[in-house]
Amino acid sequence: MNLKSFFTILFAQIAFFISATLAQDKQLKLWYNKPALDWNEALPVGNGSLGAMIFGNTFNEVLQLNESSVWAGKDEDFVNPRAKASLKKVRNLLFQEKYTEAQDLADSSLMGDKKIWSSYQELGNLRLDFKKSNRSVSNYNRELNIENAIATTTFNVDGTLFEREVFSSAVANTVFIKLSSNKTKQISLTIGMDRAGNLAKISASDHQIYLTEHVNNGVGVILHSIANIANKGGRLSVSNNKIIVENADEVVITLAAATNFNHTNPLETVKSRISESLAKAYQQHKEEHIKDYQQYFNRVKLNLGNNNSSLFPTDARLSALKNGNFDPSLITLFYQYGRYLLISSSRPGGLPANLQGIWAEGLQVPWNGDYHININAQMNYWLAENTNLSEMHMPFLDYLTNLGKDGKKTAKDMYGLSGEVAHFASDIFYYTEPWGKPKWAMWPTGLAWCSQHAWEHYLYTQDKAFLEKQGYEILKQSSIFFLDWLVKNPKTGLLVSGPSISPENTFKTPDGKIATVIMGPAMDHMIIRELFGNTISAAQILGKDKKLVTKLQKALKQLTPTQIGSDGRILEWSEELPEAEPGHRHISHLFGLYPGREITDKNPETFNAAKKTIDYRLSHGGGHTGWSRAWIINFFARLHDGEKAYENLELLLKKSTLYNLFDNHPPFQIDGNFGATAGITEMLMQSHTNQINLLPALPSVWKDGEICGIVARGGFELDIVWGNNELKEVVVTSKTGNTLNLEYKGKVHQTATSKGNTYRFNKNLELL
Ligand code: FUC
Repeated sequence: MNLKSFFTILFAQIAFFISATLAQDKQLKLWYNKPALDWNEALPVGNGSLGAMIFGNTFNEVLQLNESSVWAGKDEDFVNPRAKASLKKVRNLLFQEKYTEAQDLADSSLMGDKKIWSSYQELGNLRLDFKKSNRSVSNYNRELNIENAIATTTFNVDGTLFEREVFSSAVANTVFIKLSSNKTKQISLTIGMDRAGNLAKISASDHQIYLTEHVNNGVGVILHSIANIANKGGRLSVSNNKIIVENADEVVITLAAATNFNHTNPLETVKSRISESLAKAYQQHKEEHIKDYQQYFNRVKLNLGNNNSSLFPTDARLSALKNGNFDPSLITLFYQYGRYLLISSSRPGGLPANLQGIWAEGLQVPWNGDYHININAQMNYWLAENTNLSEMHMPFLDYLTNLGKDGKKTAKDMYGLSGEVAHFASDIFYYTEPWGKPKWAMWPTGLAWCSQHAWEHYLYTQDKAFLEKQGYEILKQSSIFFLDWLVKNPKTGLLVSGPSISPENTFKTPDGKIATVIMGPAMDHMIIRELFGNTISAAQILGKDKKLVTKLQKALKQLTPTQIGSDGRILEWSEELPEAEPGHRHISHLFGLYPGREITDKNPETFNAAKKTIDYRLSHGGGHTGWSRAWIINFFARLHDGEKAYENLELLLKKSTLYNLFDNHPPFQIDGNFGATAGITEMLMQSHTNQINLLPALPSVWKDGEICGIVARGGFELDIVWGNNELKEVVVTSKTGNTLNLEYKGKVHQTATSKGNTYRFNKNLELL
């Protein structure tokens, strides 16, 4: 070998090594070489309640801020006073197939008159205006590292390197922003705060900016926020309610916010958070933040095969994927981003993640940024247990307990029934009455669906104390409501739920009209079957309520079963009625496939009918919203169709994902992010039958890979390794000592386990 070719090979190897190392470093980063053009390109940080969207502008940086309890509304009861008397009439009209008459009556007599406008709102903006420079900016980099939950913007201006580091600490309950440079005296800027609507009172004194507003003209929450500015070198002054920093070496901004939603004196709360934060050095806060975040994030590792594509900016990678580039490590990033977003928007003791998580702009956010419980809020939590973030599930479960309190009132006042009920949506004030149009609101199964989460939390954690203290009551009260609610269908003699809808979908009536309200949408019965079954199991585990169990068992036998139509699809309504919109985004009658457990390959008839149902929806333009596509990934995973699950995962990225990897309904709605992460997990492991099914929907393109730290029902943590599209090894840690049933390609292996022990199996499920 001559010297030239020796060096050529050496350099190529070094270059390969460097790029591989760099690629490794960027593996779990969203990064860009330009500032965000708009909000949908900004990068989110959050500590469960306090969040910021970071634009990364060089001279006029914006951090758009949120706090999870900033809401325009307040507690309100709005049951329609005519409801109780009309319920029977609506039912009778429906049994007589007078659909449109029934719907009109439901509209006028069952819908509540919600008077108080209630939307989630932004907290405000923190603006950093730097002295404009004519000099050009070079080496610009903007990134969000989801391994440590820190966003960093760096760039050079005329030989000086500037760096901005942002994180939202759950430990300190504050957002930190550090501005630094590699030379002294370079940091000069004006710092201000504002809020959409311009009604917030802003003031600045000494080294702090205050923002306060009683939002929605005194109707909503009282909000307080403080930004504290600490400089090293240079000087601070106050002008025009802003703080001017001149020639500092470094600046740290500490920001806190609170409302009177759960703080009796939010101003004091904010002040004490700031003063407690100032007692520690920035570096210590950073270390504590990383440690706190990583205790959750590091539990799961995914490797779907590495390419060096993380060397390219995230927006470029997404565009390349849209153009057909295969990028498995982008999928890994997207997967872990779902987990990042949940840790950042849902922390124990706080509110659950809403339609936008916690990140939303302005005073009126899409769909009020509410808790839509006809799919969206539930989808936000599909990943919580199986991706080992069980603690992050708690805000939702606590929310349900509170929702139930209002739901008891609604059950009684609206229907004259016992138990607890909630309809299609709610907010942080826990309303449970329906409002608006029957097309979306005449649906009593919201809380019942949510109660599945209480049972699932138990299944994954085996936490009997939770079931006893909290979970069981949620299940029991929903069950009591539905025992009262169900009526006999005079035609079949079976129990049906109604008046109700198959969420937001419509059908053609025999006389050619379009209607939505009916007796017996399939989804209701699937949810109620799941609810009654879960309540029975929970009651038996706790040794409680024998009489209730008997009643539920009896009702289960009489409940209208899932039916298959003449064309082989699952019937969406108890009668065979054609959908007005055959590609509708809600595929409610597949609840029993996912997230329910009623449709499995153990019953080939409904399993095949489910396949036909989804194929039909897709062939009529289905899956056009982000969350709908994410649901479809889960459906195909449950149908053990890895190729179609993967195809829909790519379609989600291609059609419904923004450059900051936020899910796009459109507009941005976070459920699709969470649903996709849940779906990828479901492709690699399922545990909804009595077995833990390994690689049930592995697509051929994920030839080699591993997933570590995911959780299965029964209290098991799994590391799964595969190669050449085949299982190689699985390591299972038994958290509670239950019997382990592993399944791979139809082969089942059973092992007794002891709590805390780890078991290794080879590809034939033989214990090693
Ligand atoms: C459901 C969906 C809509 C939207 C809204 C927030 O009602 O039908 O598409 O996601 O929730």
